[in-house]
Amino acid sequence: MTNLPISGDLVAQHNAARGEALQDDYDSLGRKLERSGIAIDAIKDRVKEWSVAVPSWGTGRGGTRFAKFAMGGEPTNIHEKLEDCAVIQQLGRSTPRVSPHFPWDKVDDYAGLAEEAAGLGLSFDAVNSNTFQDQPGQAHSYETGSLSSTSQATRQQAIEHNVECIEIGRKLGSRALTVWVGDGTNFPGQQDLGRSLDRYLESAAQVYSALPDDWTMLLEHKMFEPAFYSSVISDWGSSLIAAQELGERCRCLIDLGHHAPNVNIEQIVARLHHAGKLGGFHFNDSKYGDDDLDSGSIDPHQLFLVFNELVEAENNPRAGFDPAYMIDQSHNVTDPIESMLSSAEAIAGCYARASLVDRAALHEAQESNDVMLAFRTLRKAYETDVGPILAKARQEQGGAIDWLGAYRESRYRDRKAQERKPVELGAGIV
Ligand code: LRH
Ligand code: MN
Ligand code: MN
Repeated sequence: MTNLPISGDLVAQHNAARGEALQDDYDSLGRKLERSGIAIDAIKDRVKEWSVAVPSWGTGRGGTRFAKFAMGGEPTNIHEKLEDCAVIQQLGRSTPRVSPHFPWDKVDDYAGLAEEAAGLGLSFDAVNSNTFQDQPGQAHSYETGSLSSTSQATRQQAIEHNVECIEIGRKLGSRALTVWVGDGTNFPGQQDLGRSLDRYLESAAQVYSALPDDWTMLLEHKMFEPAFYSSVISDWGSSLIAAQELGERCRCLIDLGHHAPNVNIEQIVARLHHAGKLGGFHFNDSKYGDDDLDSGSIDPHQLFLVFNELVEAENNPRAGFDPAYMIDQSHNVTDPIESMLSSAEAIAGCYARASLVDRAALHEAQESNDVMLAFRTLRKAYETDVGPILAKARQEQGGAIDWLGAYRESRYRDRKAQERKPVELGAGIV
């Protein structure tokens, strides 16, 4: 039995007041799409089928290395985080899975945690390991790196942590391990660029060999940070080399914020798909670096173009194309529940718009080098307001037509501010 955090009556009343207007907008958009030969219900059904995982770590207020601004009612443990994820899913209906991070989400009883999640209408997505940060009592520091460290004992510790994450993930019902390492250097000459990769590959192969048959290992690349001169898995090229060397069930994960400015990420999507190695996404948006801003808040067009490639890939699948879609954001000045609902809507909206593209017309225009027609074919889909499709999909699944209004009306965060213990803020970290 599911035990949802927001009153079902509140959502029903909220929707009742908005149902007629939505139907009107939906019918009007339906007529418009029909003139282009598109059945609106088919697009709505695709949206209903589609989902994206939310990160457990995204439910708390993030911060920068300069400051973190706490918020009343913030979750401080995985149980409270799950409850917040349940609100996101209850109102938005496109985020039924949670991606946990270890040891941040460590508990004693993982089978119990899986049950707790199920009781909230949730399940677990890819498990994330953390060898980019030292933990209290840890035997070997990651100051010299983790899977690529020159210290054999440190590498072994990092391998064992990843294997433990797989064990935990099995109990949680997860089927993927996401590995991102912060390994790299700050000074030219600090490490040998080639040998660092060799050591990483040797260690990663040991993690890969512990992977259950039905699991995927996802390698997440990142250009810089925390290392500022070189990173071991800095780009999709390094990631692809590693995924190809490690084996069939190892694939590349694209975090949208992990590239140099102006990099054509949609082309990376197409390249990795070509190699049969497109394994997953961390959605977020950025203006400068790994800003972890809300998806679609800065460059919604780029998000659309990424989805345009994903729909192409879906139509031309290779090597069991089934990417793990996740949000990975840091919410520094908003309520994380609102940010993730907004992001999930932006992401699903791009999927819907990419699904509206007249593929036959686009391909024909491409083949005949009709540049303007090809461009306008994409642009037409991008400019379509798919809001009524998303709202209708939510309504039909029991979510809220106006998720922001319903969430605020529920006063969920105020209630949690009364119940939950406040977040302890550390001393300045600059
Ligand atoms: C690294 C990263 C990676 C981590 C998460 C907390 O920048 O994107 O996915 O696991 O942030
Ligand atoms: Mn990420
Ligand atoms: Mn990141």
